[in-house]
Amino acid sequence: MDLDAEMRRRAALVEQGIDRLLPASNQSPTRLASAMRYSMQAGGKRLRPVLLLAAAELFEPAGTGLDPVPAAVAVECVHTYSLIHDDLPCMDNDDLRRGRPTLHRAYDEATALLAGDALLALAFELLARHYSSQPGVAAALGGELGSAAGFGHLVGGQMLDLLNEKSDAVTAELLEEIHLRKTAALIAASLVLGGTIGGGAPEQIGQLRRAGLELGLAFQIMDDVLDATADSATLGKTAGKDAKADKTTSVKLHGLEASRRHAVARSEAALAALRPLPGDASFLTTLVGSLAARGR
Ligand code: GRG
Repeated sequence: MDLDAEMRRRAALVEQGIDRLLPASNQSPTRLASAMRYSMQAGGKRLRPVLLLAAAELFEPAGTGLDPVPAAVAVECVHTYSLIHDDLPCMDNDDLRRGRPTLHRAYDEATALLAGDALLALAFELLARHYSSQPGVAAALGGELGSAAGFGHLVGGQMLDLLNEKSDAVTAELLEEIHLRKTAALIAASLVLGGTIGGGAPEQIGQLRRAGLELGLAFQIMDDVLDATADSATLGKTAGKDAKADKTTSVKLHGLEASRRHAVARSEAALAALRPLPGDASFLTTLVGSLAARGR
C-alpha cells in the first residue's frame, strides 16, 4: 500500500472540511477568524481526523449514512486548540509550531487564547449541527469528545503534567497516566467517533477505544524519543525541550532503546485490538505500524 497517498487522500478531505467549516477570514472579527485559520491551516499531520475517517470507513457501506468530515474537523479543532494553549507563555512558552511561529508570537497572547477558546467551542457546535438528524449519534459524539477534552483526560492530563514537571518522583505509572490522559484519550476518541458515525456495535467501539489508547501511548513515547533525537526543522516544533527542562519523559525514565521497544509493544497491542473489527483495516494497520517506526 502507498501509505503516503492513502494518508494524503484522507487529509485532503480534512483540509477541505476545515476550509468550509471554519469562520471565513473576512468574517468579523477578522483578526480572530484569521488567527483560527493560521493555526488550523498550518499543515499538521492530521493524524486524529484521518484516524476518525479510517474508523468510519471500516463500517461502509452499511454505516449510518452520516458524513464523518465535520466530526474529523471537530477533533482537529480540539487538538489544535490544545497546541495553541500549550504553547502560551503561561505553559510551554514555545516559539515554533507546525514549522511556523506559534500563534501568540504571530499575533498576540490574547488573540491566541481566544482563538483556542473559539476552536474548542466550534468543535461541539459542529457535532451538534451536523449530526442533529440522528440525535443519539450527536449526543454520543459530543459526550465522547467532551470527555476526551476535559477534566478526566486532556485538561486533567495537562494539569498533572504541569504539577509534576520539575519533580524527580514521577513513576512509570504516573507518566503512563499523564500520557493516557494528555495524548491517548483524544487519539482513542478519534477512532471511537469514527466508529460511532460508522454505526459500530458497542463491542466494536470498545475495540476501537482499546486500539486508540495503545496507539496513543505508542505515539507519545515516540514523540518523547523524537524530542530527544530529531531536530526542530524536521519536527516543525522546538526539539530537545524535554531534556532542557529536565522533564520526566519516557526517554528520561527508561532510556531511548527501551522507549522504542515500549512503543513497538504498544503498537502491536493496538494492531491486536483492531484485528476483530470488520471491513478492510489495511490502511489503519499500516498507519499504526508506521507510527511506531517514525523514531527509528
Ligand atoms: C493546553 C488543555 C491543554 C492541553 C495541552 C496537546 C497538549 C496538551 C500539549 C502539547 C504538547 C504535547 C507533547 C502533547 C502530546 C500530544 C502530542 C504529541 C501532540 C502533537 O501532536 P501531533 O504530532 O501534531 O499530531 P500535529 O502538529 O502534526 O497535529
